[in-house]
Amino acid sequence: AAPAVFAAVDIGASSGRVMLGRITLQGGVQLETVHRFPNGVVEIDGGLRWNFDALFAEVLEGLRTAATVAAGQGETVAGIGIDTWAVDYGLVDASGNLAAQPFSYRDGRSSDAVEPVHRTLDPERLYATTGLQFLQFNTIYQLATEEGLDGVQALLIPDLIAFLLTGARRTEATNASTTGLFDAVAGEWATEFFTALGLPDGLFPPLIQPGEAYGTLLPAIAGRLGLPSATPVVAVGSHDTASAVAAVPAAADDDGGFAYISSGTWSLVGLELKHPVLTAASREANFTNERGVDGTIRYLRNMGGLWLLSECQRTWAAEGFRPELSTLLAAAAALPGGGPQINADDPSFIAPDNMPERIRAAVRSAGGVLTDDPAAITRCIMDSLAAGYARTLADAERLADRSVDVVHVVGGGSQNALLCQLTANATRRPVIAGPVEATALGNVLVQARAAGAVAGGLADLRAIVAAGSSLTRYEPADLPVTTSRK
Ligand code: LFR
Repeated sequence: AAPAVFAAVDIGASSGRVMLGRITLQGGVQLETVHRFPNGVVEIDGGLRWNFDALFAEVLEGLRTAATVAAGQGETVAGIGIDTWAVDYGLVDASGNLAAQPFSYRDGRSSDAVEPVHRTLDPERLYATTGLQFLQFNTIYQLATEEGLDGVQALLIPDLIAFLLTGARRTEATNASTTGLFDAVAGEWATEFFTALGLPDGLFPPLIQPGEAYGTLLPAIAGRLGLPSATPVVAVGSHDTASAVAAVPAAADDDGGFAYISSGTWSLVGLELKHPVLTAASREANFTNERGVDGTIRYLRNMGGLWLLSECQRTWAAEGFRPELSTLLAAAAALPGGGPQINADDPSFIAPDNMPERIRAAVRSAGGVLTDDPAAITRCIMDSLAAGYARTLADAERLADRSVDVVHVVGGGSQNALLCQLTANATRRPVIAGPVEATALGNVLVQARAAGAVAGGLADLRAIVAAGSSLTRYEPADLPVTTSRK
């Protein structure tokens, strides 16, 4: 038989990609990017939305390229897996039409819905069942703004893509756990919340677990892609963070003793647990119990992330200042530590536009001073993120009664040496940085396991990632960070 390769569709808030993943003879995963495309929120019909039609066209384009590349190397595309950011959904009618382009969680509409939802279901009750961190954009609040949900179904973004590829309507469990309507202990929909909020019972399609197949390609789609219609679309950890955590290259003997930071647009900082922590202290610290691959619990906080910097870069670029990221970070690293910090989690940073001024205003209102020098603003963001990571890690250890001896940083931020070193310093723990493509690796490995190309539990999948990645270790230091640290 032709060697198997797996196609991973991975779409983040700022870009998407289609990759081919091969299990190598050396026992690692080799990733090949076959298509890349930009993403971002757009103003459509008076709201901040995702241009889903354009994204889906890019997905098809990427899968068509994947099919061509695989065929050219005598390989079979043995599966397609999809992951994206969480919480957002498209509404689909009975005949399968998408009513409108899906809203982005960055749209402000859901913040007005928080109070009415909490009048019906108070935060204590919500947390005791869902264990979900309060974020104003959780699906439950977004849905509370919708009118006329009868006769439509809500499909989370990866599920919506899978539906258009296969015709099957399902809700993947790791992503379902971010809706605020999912029971963290039972691993099922919290049906009593649907009733309490007047949401239709069947608003979301039935759950599907990572490793199960949604179905095979619709014939018309298969034809357009140049793939056999028997090609399965396999559920992975369709919440990108679930896929990323599955591919954290923790050592098997570090069972539970590691923390992770999935660092990209957001920073997801926490631990992997077997059971949710639903205590009042955990709710007050705003920790989430999201579902991971293989029924694990991703006990973490969603914190501000590199969105702060990418938004600054967008503003500076519009003003004609477009340094390379590495240049900007080097200039930030050359500045002394101990400068002003912000609370990177402040909801006032969720919306786009004019980020440098918003950051300076936050420093000012805390009584500090931050100049408009991009290097100083960049340094402020990095110092603030690292300090926030350290606080969150200490909270996680306390709340889950665990102790951590190493911090893994995966995703885009793992390539940011300044952030990694500051994180090691602030957490007083070694940081192991990489792989940058953890999300795509987690996506490929869950598919590969479902196809029998690899075997074992999460520890085994992680060993495969570790074997195939070059990782950078940062030791905690009291010394100021300089660019010559290598
Ligand atoms: C990261 C992420 C986070 C989620 C945020 C919004 O890409 O999926 O886990 O909190 O995006 O969906």
